[in-house]
Amino acid sequence: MSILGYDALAEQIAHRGIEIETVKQRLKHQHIETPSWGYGNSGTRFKVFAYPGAARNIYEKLHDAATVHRFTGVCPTIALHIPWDKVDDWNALRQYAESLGIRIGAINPNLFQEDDYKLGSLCHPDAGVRQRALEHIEECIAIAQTVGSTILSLWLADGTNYPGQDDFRARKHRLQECLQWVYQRLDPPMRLLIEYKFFEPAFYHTDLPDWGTAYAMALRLGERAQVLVDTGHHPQGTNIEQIVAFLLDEGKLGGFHFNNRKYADDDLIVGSINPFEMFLIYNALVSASEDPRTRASAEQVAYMIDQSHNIEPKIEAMILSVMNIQTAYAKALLVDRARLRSAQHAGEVLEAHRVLQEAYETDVRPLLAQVRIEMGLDPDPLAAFRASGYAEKVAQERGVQPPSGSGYPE
Ligand code: RM4
Ligand code: MN
Ligand code: MN
Repeated sequence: MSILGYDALAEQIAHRGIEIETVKQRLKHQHIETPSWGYGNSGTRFKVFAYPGAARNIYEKLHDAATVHRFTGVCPTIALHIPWDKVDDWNALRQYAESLGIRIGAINPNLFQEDDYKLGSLCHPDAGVRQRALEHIEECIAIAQTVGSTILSLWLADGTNYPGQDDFRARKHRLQECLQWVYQRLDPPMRLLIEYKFFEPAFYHTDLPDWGTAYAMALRLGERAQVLVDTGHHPQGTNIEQIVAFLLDEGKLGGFHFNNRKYADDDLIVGSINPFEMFLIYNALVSASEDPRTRASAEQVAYMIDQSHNIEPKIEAMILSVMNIQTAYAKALLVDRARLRSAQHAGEVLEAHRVLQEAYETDVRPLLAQVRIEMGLDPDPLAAFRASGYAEKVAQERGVQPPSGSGYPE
């Protein structure tokens, strides 16, 4: 018995010379990490609306993340943010995660919520503040080692608000020195992922504004320093798939923070505003994974969601994001690459374009439904989650937690 529409789709896929069993295998092995901070209350700088049942602590966040994994089957890890998720006993937390069938993923140090960080953290003019930031990172490395995580994910809020406020080159040197210090403390296989963002909270300049700057830093450090691409962190119109292709080719794409935006760093549900962009990003990834020269580079990419849900149900938002990522990946796997290459070589501009369009326009819902059934899951994770009563149950147990004043936990 197969899902309605699956057989017709399988036939269509075979016509493209694509092996459907391989496609299904790859979809079953997809791994998307969800962020602990996506399960708690969060909001904008104007208001944080308390959500009934929103996770109140890291144990509840792990429970919610495990629930997302239970319904999607592809989210076995959760990223932590320190000190938001700080506990006394990291071994116990690790065991609790494992008892729920998940693991702890990337560790994210928080270098923006202390009074000391007003002028920056690793780029701060005062060496004492820089040292304090480094000690926090060192603590995060120790946490990562205890919980069995191999990724230290670094995002800096560093920057200035006014021309002349500080010296660009001096800040660059402070950053280099600090990153060097951090990198020396990372034992294999741990990787340092460097995230960039061109504005906010600093508005005149940020010290790691773009992928090129993060890449230059990573290059100086060594092989286990790589770039993290957060899809919300670029100026409007930036060609993210080109950045992805370039970094993959250089072995420097460490991972993603997926989210979607309309205007700024909106952290909306992945694929909600621009699903075509997600498809093109996955197209770059699949293309690299099918090329022997870049296969290894593509295989070590970490896929993480970085979202904050302001008005929507948090767990549903996470499940929907995961489903949209699966859709983008499935469509990218259906690109007829042989036909694409020959059209590209022949200079057939629109034929090449149409090969991509054809894959993008393919309705992959029957394929994903079939994959989920074969994984022992419900073909519609969102509907299954709603029907499970989990949201009502936690709303009852956890109640409405008064949120913190800022957009993030305190
Ligand atoms: C930042 C950045 C980081 C995330 C914080 C919460 O904008 O995207 O990755 O850790 O938000
Ligand atoms: Mn991010
Ligand atoms: Mn963001």
